Amino acid sequence: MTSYKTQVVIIGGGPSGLLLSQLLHRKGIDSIVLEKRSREHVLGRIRAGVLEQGLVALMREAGCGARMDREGETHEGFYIAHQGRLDRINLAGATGGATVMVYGQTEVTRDLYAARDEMGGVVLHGVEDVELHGLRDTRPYVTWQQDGGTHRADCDFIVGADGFHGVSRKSIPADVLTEYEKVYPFGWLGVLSQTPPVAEELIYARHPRGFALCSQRSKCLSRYYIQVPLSDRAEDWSDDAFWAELKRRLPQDVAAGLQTGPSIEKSIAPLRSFVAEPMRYGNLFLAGDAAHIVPPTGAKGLNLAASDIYYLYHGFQDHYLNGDSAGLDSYSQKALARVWKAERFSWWMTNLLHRAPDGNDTDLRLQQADLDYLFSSAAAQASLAENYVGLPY
Ligand code: FAS
Ligand code: PHB
Repeated sequence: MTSYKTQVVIIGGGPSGLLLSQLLHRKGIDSIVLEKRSREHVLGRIRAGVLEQGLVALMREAGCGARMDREGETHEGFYIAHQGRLDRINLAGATGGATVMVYGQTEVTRDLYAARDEMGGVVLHGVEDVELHGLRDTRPYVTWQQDGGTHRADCDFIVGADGFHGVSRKSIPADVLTEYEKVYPFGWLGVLSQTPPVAEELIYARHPRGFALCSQRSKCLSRYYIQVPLSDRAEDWSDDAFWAELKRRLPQDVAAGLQTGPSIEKSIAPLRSFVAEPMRYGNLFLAGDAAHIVPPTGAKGLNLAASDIYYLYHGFQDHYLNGDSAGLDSYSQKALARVWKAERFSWWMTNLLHRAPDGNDTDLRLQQADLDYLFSSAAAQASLAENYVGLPY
């Protein structure tokens, strides 16, 4: 058995866990990261594409911002396609200059892994049967199976950054935890293609046939989504069928300019709103998807993980460097206040743009009225914009 002694054990080697480990290490606070899957598997996931300024700032503070600043693109707005036309949301104009960075989560994770390696950070892959112990004691510890043996890490704190299906949230007693969930009756079929983006900025499309999104990763790598029934499987959709359906949901002039090509990734993501309260139990802190899930419409998933990590990073700094635990003690309440606002925005934007399978004509008219109000009111656009660029930490 290998035994470790560290200050913080982080479960999960996704963006949340890696970012926290990197930030803490630069402040002299020791951690180890336990990741179930291989690095190749983690880096093979295609997920978020839009970074709020808060996450951009954290990546720079973590010493991981160079490639993001070189290859990422600053976007000052995006389009909503509806009734055959494009209307633009001027993010910078409506928020006094705030913007978003278009840079894939895969690249964020790649940069974080590289930084962990460079600093000699401990990230263990292929760990199994992770168990959390002594969460209410002064000396919690974590055990796991690896290479045929049992291993143990003694620590001061445990951070559960192990995503929606992880072990951390399930380690909190059921009578302590409250879970809030809303499952949407549709999913997003996503395609990645080595083709130039159809437009300079993102296009969110509302169409009677269903939602579509035109996003991008670079000038030669595009990411597209269409709303599909939950019963669909990615293998049910040929590339040709996907491109034809996407074109049907875009204004004709936009569809005419769409460059199609073979999909290099194709997957369906379910949509749900989910929050687990509290985000702390004894010495265990939940962060990122382990604690909350949003429908990706508002591009908030990864960005909410970032604000959790910001609060934990400052809380651990104050605890270890100044002997002040107020930040850790208020973590759950502070994080949840921002989480619920992002949950609301993501739910609102999802309802604004998707076709409800059980919706009727009245629902469609109310949805159109929501859009008509949005594009007739500077205040409504400013409200959307301030949520999309990210509410203050
Ligand atoms: P993650 O799930 O990324 O990472 C958790 C890590 O913990 C994983 O690597 C997992 O292997 C590991 N783990 C799990 N259980 C473990 C255990 N028992 N022991 C050790 N390790 C364990 N967000 C957007 O903003 N836009 C999008 O378009 C978007 N698309 C998405 C599509 C999908 C299919 C999914 C699932 C999510 C999507 N998201 C999107 C949200 C996504 O970006 C998350 O918010 C982001 O990955 C959160 O990062 P983490 O909290 O690190 O969780
Ligand atoms: C993406 O590029 O994957 C993306 C962008 C914006 C969203 C969701 C996903 O709202």
